[in-house]
Amino acid sequence: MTSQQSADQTADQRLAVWSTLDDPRVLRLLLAARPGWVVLDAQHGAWTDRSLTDVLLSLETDVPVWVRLADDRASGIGRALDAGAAGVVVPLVESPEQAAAAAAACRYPPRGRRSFGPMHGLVGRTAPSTSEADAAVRCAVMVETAAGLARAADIAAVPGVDMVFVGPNDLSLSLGTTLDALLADDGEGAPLPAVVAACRAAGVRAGAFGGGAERGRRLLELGFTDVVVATDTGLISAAAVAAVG
Ligand code: 3PY
Ligand code: MG
Repeated sequence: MTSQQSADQTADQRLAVWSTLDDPRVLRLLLAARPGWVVLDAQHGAWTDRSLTDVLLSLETDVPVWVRLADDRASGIGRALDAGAAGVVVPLVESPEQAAAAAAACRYPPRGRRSFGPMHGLVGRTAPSTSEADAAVRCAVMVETAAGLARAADIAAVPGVDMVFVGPNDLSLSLGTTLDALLADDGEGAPLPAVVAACRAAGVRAGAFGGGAERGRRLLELGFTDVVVATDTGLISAAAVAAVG
């Protein structure tokens, strides 16, 4: 984003950078910009269970590093949190039941069903109490299908869901529209404003993937609070094109 765009940010907005290249050096460059949060993408990005575990265990940063998982399985959620992820982004959530299962996978009993075992992350460190871990963890569920959109208010209201995060690429496909048309639509009952309204009503954060400055800015205008405004591949590619163009 430009400095003017950054200046337009309100204190409540948190801009994120999306990490798809599973390289600790690239990730450190992203973290050095001190974004509000960073997401390691293990669904469509190159991050694997092994590479994200290794990097999370070795990072020294106070920037929250989240993981977007390949699917909604509790095993993957638990492994990312065991390695030290600040939060998880769970793709393709279509019902409050699915959202409740994701939220439960993030918290230990009695609040949830997370299995205790943050062993790798404990080397040389003291374990946080399970209630501290539960309080600190963040669970974002992705609304990115027509079915998820239809249940957005119920999904946002699920206890333990901290953010509804829109994947506008998948959502536009599912709705049979284009990404640009979806982003442009702010009329009565439009999909993106409806998700923002559902989040506000439930008191949870409204996240969305912009993937670049312009789309990120549009999502902020629509009322989303936690917006991905850049990807590592997009940044490198644009800079390379600019350098030789
Ligand atoms: C989407 O736009 O569908 C996403 O999942 C963003 O990565
Ligand atoms: Mg998606």
